[in-house]
Formats: sequence, structure tokens, C-alpha cells
Amino acid sequence: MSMFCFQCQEAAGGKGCTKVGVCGKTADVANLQDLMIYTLKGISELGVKADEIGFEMPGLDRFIMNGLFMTITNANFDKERFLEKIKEGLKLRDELKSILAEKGVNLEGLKDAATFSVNSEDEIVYKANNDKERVGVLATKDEDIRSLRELITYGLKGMAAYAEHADNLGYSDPDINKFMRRTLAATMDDSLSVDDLIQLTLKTGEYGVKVMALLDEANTSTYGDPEITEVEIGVRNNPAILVSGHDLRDLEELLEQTKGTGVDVYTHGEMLPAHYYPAFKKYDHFVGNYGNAWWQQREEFEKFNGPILFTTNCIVPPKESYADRVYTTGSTGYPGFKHIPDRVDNQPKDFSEIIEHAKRLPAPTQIETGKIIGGFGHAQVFKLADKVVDAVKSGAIKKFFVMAGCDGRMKQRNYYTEFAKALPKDTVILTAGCAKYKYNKLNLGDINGIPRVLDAGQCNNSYSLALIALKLKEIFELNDINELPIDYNIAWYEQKAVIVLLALLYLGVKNIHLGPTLPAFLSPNVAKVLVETFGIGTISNVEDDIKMFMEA
Ligand code: SF4
Ligand code: SF3
Repeated sequence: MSMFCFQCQEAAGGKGCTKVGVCGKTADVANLQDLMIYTLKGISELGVKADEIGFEMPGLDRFIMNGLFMTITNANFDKERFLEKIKEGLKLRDELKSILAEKGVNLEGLKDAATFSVNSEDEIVYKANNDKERVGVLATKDEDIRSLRELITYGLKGMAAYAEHADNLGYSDPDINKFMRRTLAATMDDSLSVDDLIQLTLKTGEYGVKVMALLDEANTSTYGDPEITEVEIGVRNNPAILVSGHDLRDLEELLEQTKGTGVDVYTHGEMLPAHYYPAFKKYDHFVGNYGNAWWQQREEFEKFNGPILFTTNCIVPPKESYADRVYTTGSTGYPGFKHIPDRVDNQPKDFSEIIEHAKRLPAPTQIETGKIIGGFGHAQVFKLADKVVDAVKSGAIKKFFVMAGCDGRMKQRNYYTEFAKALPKDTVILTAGCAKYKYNKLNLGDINGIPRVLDAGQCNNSYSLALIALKLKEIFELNDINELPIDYNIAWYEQKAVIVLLALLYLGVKNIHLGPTLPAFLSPNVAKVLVETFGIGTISNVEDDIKMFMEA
């Protein structure tokens, strides 16, 4: 086995990737990612000790966030970036260690992750590839403990991604950051039982709610509350840049720097919801959305003709035809892509190279025409509350289906398109995340003016969907969120969906259906706990599932 990874829904054979990732991640990068996480655990063990004496290490929170984020599926494939990052991490770790020692903190009994030493890049690579017994996922022998440790770690990765986007806008919460390191350190604690780890999993969900609330505050305070918006999906005749991923500050800076240059900007994938924010509507060169969910990028990027900027996951190994016009920034990377460096002293990033590049290239080729509608965040839906409540009371809306989450390339995901088509006409889909691309262009109509697909935004805006559910519970004076006519049929792919799921469980949502398959990292016993405690289920076929949901 040259690597082992089972963190996403596409894990090979539903078990794990062992030679190369289905995502395209090579074994050496997978092993370096494991060592990255291991290093973060070591840093976290020391970070917890620092917290005990009230010492704050500058850069520690940001380093942990960014390190976790880089290991999310499809975010970073660049071996060199991981080598750099691990070196940086070990330096930070050892500096923290000497500070704590100077302050008289007892450092006896630290784990290997906090003490191992390597003296060169070769030694880092060697440790990553040859010390899997200590460093890798399979280092934990008990499969239930391993399952829970990984479930928690993946939740933390999602949390870190959201925390980093909020931090980019100047919003951070020390309580969340401390939780992240405390919990990472706890994944090395052999005294924790299966029950302890289940509790910690739920606690992770609690912090998942906090981090999504934090990011929502960051985004809406900076860019305004999302409003109902029609987004153009055709193209104009100017050279253009396509922006993918979730980071709104990157987009804002790019829009500012492209003003008056004759270069248009389009969104791709999870950046689509940027159009819903009032602050971005003032840019008349911010044209629309191009293409679909991440997994279709190889065809769509080829046709876009201009440069593409990744601000976060999901990157697919490129075709040669466009590889020289892809740029990454933030936590993302791919060997051969140009990387736009981080902000220094909070000054805007320098996007001049990608803008100049765009000017030399032709306008995008049109692949579709029309408009899609979205912007149904909680503030907007609360404004429509009367209308929605009336529609429920009159029976015009019989049920809501939360179909948030991720899209992916597996054929069986066509289920979600078919499911959306087959839903009775008196039902409404509440969506967020890139899962929406399975049904957001179907023209499913409306109910008394309320569209049948309400898109709240990015995967993190699943928080909005939870707030909408809580509001309806209040309006209908119910005791339990599960008494609402809302069903949950969620599609997952990567680790942000894990934190969204844990957040929903924490909020008390029961009977969530998760598909297209359950995570490979759930051991049979852990899966059983999730089924028995939370009624988690998976999907079967459209007809039976709709019958089951409508009768429930
Ligand atoms: Fe496999 Fe998914 Fe891990 Fe990639 S992220 S190596 S596809 S399990
Ligand atoms: Fe999609 Fe990658 Fe998860 Fe943010 S962009 S939902 S898969």
C-alpha cells in the first residue's frame, strides 16, 4: 500500500485509495498530507499547553487553519507547497516548545507528533512515506476509534476552511481556534473511549454551527445580505477571468483590480452565490456564472478560453490544453499552476499577472444561455416568511426538501436530478453548496411565486437553511425541529460536507439521508450509532425514496 486515504465520497471501491487518489492525488502528496496533519496535531498538543498558561503564539491559529484546509479533497496537489508548509510548521512547533520550556511549562510525555525531528526535505519525504505506522490514518488500530478520530478530523478540516474565509475578512473567534487545537490534540489521546469520541464528534458539530455563523457574519457584514438575484449563464464578447472556489475577499480584490481594464469576471462552481451579495452588484464587468459543478471543469475550462483562478477546492488535474492558464491562491495549489501569493500586512493580493494574461486571450465560448435564480439566504427568506407560511398553511407547499451539499462525478449522482424532477409539484427544494447544479437549471417552476428551488448559497450557507428551519419551528410553535414538514436528502463529497452534517446533527435534525453512499471512514459500529441515535440513512432509488419521504 503506497498511501491510504478515505476522506471523501469517491474513495476507491468505497473503501479507500491505496495507490493513487481517484481525485488525482499522488501517493507522495497523500503521505505528505498525512504528515502535515500529524505535524498539526503535534503543534496542537503544545498549543493546548500554551492555552493553559494563557500564552498566545502569534500565527498559530492561522497556521493550523491553513494547514488543515490545504488537505481538503481537491484543494492542493502541490508537493513543494506541502514540504514548505511542514518545514514552517516544525519551526513554529519548536519555537513554541522553547517558549513554553522557558516559561517553566512541564513538557514531559509529549507525543511523537510534538517531538519528532527531521533535518532536511529528504527526511520529511522519507518520514511521510515510511513512517505510516505512526503518521498515517491506519496508525490507529482499533477501527471504531480510527473511524471517530477521522470523522472528527474531517469535521475540523471543514471548520478550518470556513474559519479561514472568515479570518480573511477580519472575523475570527478565539474560542473556535482553541477548540480546533484542543480537538486535534484529542485525536491522539489514547485514554478517550468510543463514547468520549462520540461526545467529541457532537461537540465538533456545535462548533460547526459557530463557525458557519461566524462566516455568515463576516460575509454579510462585509458584502450585505444575499438577495434574490437572476444570474446570467451566457457570455459577453470580452476577454475574461473565471473565479472558482469560496473566498469572497479574493473575488472582491480581483473585481476591484479588473475595473476599467476591459476584462470581464465570471464565477464558476461554488463562487456562483457571490452574485447574490449587494456589494458585488455594482461591478458591471461581473458578468455571470460559467459552467457547472467542479467535476465538469475539464471540458468547461477548455471552452472558457481565458485564465481561471482557484480560491479554494475543487481542482481536477487539468488537460494540457488549458493548464497554462490556471492560477491558484490561498490554500490551493497544483504543480505547474501559477500561485498568487498571500496578502502581506492585510494589503490586497496582486492579481496583475492574471489580468494581463486575460487581455491576451479570446472571450469565452458560449456553452449555454439563460438565467438562474438564487439568493435565498435566511434574511431574504425571513422577508418572505408570510408568503411561505401561508403557502404551508393553505397546503400549497406540502413539504420542503433540504438537498444541500456537494456534487461529484459518479454516475449514480444522477439520482439527485431525477429525484428533483420526480418530486411532487407541491414541494420546495432548499439547497446550498455545489449539489445544486444537479437541478438548478431544470426550471421546476414556482408555487404562488415562490421558486421550487431556493438556493441559499455556498455549502457554508447551509447555516441559513438551519436558521430557516428554526424560524419555521418558532412560527408554527413546534417543540421539535423534526416536526416540521422538512426532509433532508443531502449529497456529500468532501470534508466541508462533514462539518455541515455534524452541525445539523448538533441542531437536533434527525433522519438525514446521506448519499450517494455513506462515508468509507464510518466503521460498521460507528455507522450503527449514527443510524440508531440520529436515524441517518442513505438513498435507494428515486421512486421508493419519494414514496418513503412523502409518507413520513
Ligand atoms: Fe481518494 Fe478521496 Fe482521498 Fe482523493 S481525497 S485520495 S479520492 S479518498
Ligand atoms: Fe462543492 Fe467541492 Fe463540496 Fe462547497 S466545491 S460544496 S464539492
